[in-house]
Amino acid sequence: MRLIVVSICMIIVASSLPIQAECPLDHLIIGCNPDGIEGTPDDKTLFVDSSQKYRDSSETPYAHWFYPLQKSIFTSYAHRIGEPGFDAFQAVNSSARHTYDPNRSLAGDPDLDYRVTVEVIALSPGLRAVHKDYPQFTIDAVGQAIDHSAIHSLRGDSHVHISYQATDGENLHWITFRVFDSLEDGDRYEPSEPFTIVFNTEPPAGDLVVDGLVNIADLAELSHYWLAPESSRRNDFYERADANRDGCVNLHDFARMAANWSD
Ligand SMILES: [Ca+2]
Ligand SMILES: [Ca+2]
Repeated sequence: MRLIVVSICMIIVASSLPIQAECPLDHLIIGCNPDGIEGTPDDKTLFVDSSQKYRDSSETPYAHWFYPLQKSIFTSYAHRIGEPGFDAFQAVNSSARHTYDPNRSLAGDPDLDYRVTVEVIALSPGLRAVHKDYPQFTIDAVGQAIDHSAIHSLRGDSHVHISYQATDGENLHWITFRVFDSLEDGDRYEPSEPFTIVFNTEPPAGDLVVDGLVNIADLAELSHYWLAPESSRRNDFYERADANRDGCVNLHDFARMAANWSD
């Protein structure tokens, strides 16, 4: 079933029809100016919109706060899922509902005016990310990156699919990215906050720097988002800092973190 879905999605992409928003697979949407208001300090800051994160097209939407990996026919890295991919906000096609947002789209042409790079900054052992379409590559170490703007420019399409593949289907797996502008010259965009995608099982509440443990690194991350307003699916509840998902990062979330303290 998933193969069929992926195939249909690829046909949609290949035909270059303006209907990317109809792809059933989840995508993280890359943009700038997260508050959507011009003239504020975040205008040149990159972010990803996480509204589709953990929607998971094979299950009841948003049934889990993680992606369950499925056993595949392959013997190596047998447990897999073909989402989430990456896309970008754009200001041209107003019928693509999910990606059309002129206030959050990057200015100019990809790989010319900006070079959006999705870099891995943390990765669980036994997990890799694979770009199966042209140009094919595998990411399996910290420091490696998806050159989103290069793919965007090469194919004339910002819609990128990624397959996540692990050696097991039970244990917590994670991959943490940040998006930065790797263009050497000019007025570059500021890097995004780190964002993590988790697989197989939900991390404990308070495990914000995801590794299955709740310790001082997680507390530092909680203080970074402390009292931040407007926590929502769009920002993945500030990367889980809003553990009870009530819209605010506060003492209720600290209490959940403290209850899972590892040291
Ligand atoms: Ca942690
Ligand atoms: Ca909360």
